[in-house]
Amino acid sequence: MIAISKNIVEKIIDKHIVDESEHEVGIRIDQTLTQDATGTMVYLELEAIDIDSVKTELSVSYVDHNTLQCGYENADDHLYLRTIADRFGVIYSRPGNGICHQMHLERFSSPTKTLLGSDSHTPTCGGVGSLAIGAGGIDVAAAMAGEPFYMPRPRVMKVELTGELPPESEAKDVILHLLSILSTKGNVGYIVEYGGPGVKTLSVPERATICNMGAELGVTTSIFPSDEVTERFFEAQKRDKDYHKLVADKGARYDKTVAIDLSSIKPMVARPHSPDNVATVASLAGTPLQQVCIGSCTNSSLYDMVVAYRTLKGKRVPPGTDLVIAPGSRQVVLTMEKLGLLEEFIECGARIMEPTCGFCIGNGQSPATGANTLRTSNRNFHGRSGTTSADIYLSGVRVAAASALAGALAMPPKIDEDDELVRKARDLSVLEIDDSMLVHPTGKADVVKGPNIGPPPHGTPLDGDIKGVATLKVGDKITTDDIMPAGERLKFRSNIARYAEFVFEHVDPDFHDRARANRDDDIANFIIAGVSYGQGSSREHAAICPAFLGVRAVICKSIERIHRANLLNFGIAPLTFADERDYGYIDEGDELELKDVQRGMETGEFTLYNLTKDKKIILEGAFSEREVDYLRAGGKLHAIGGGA
Ligand code: MIC
Ligand code: SF4
Repeated sequence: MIAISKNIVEKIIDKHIVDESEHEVGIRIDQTLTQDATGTMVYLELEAIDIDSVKTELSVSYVDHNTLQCGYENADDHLYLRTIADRFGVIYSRPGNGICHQMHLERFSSPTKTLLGSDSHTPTCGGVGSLAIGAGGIDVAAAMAGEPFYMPRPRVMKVELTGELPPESEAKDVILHLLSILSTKGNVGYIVEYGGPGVKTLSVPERATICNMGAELGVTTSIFPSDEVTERFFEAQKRDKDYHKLVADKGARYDKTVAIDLSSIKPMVARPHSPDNVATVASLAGTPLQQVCIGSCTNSSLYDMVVAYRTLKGKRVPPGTDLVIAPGSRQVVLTMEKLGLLEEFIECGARIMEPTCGFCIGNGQSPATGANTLRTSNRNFHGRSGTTSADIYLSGVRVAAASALAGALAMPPKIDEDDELVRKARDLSVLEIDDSMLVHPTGKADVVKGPNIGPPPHGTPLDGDIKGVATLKVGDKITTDDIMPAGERLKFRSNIARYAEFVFEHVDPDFHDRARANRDDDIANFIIAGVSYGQGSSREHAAICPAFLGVRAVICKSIERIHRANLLNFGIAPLTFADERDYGYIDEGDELELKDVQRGMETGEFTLYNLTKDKKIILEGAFSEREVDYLRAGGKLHAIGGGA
């Protein structure tokens, strides 16, 4: 028999496949991760599914997004998360221990394993060759209960790397370059697999940076091979047993190939308000900056901190610019302390934050009105910093540190990779490992739920003719931050009725009142949108809260993967125009009727009447049997037997 050559993705999927149909594969999930902002809902859903303990090999609950604790709500969430983790057999990572993706990479990731996380940047662990996918909370809850995770049979895009990065460029520039080629839309259904001789020149944290921001491409995940470099990473983390070699076979096939010569990569920056709005730093040098933030799950490794240190050492940040540094984990902080980095950062005028998401989602460090802020994070959507009038630029650490000193966008220094400290940070031979803030389950804790924590709401089955109104019409690339703001609103994540007051807050502040009034009068709400609706986060609240307000369908030109799944999971139909020009035939406020939904679900073709304009519009919605079950049941929780 001739052996078939396989790429890495096929190798992992073939080992984990438990169910498949023409279009979908269902894979077994080995590991899950949750974070506090999506996590409370995950565990509430898991309680509704009613299992004794998780069925995965490993599940970890991180607290990293919301640690400000203004008011009792966050602290109550943390208490619930700690006690419920204990009940279900989940490891609990205490607030202050680190950002989930950085932490998971360091302490739990493993090549060849499948990882499902209730956060869109879960693919970070692709840096070690794990098939790491971001999903909505209920999909993660189901995986913890032993259910397969379903996705469309993926197409694999190879990114062939050759050459070596120049000393002024870094991993972040590689992914910004790729975003400039592929953009944030049109890549749904792909998995990016990195290969080629350039791979071995990149350390695991650099590979993780690239996989992390692959989320912004809209792909299902990104993955690197697991090789000698990966093996050294596991040795440094004292986790040798978790290393497995994983490389593509010779002659493995790919659906598409993109080539990148690393030696041609220039320092890049993403301009407001999209991560694919990329330009060279050289072309924007001199742009004034009021704030520079180094950190987030994209760029907060020890290597990133050492690069910042080498650039900032002995210098001072000018008075007109704030420099914020948030390391990725306690391991990074402890090692920085040991190496003397912290002292130097403080002397140069930096503000050191605890290792959490913080500034990345506007949870603190919001810039001044109309300010320019440069960040090493992955998203620069409008309003994400918490200041709607501010402009966010994204770059790597070299550019950020140099720009903090200049008070304006500046060309980065050339980092000497032979410098002893830089070498140590690359090979991680100096790591301080301390797992004392990981709490292992005992099964003995009493579950504690504060007054802000309520169960997921009941969905409404989709059936018959649905009469309603185009409650909101929006344009292209509406992000989940537009739909469900994070930042100061995060603390209402466990209280759906309260959080729902802020749906589309920055797009149309009256949306909530209109939608709620319609719902109470039995009038369905429809949302009309352009291309790439639901970009960004995995937050299922961007589906739960609209469902709570009576949104029954989103009608758009195209929709992003995780958000599509979240809508289906909460009983909202994601429908696309058969002819995109029909977008122009619906105005906000028009009366609409979606005819015979049952037939639409069977045929994949839906008929919408715009009663105001007397116009028939054909919509598409090709759903799998499983997805139809969710819509018929009023959501996944009901379909899989959870919830009353
Ligand atoms: C984000 O980066 O937008 C978040 C906040 O991490 C989200 C998850 C959330 O909304 O809680 C994500 O990326 O999925
Ligand atoms: Fe946290 Fe930002 Fe990463 Fe999301 S993108 S997990 S908010 S650091």
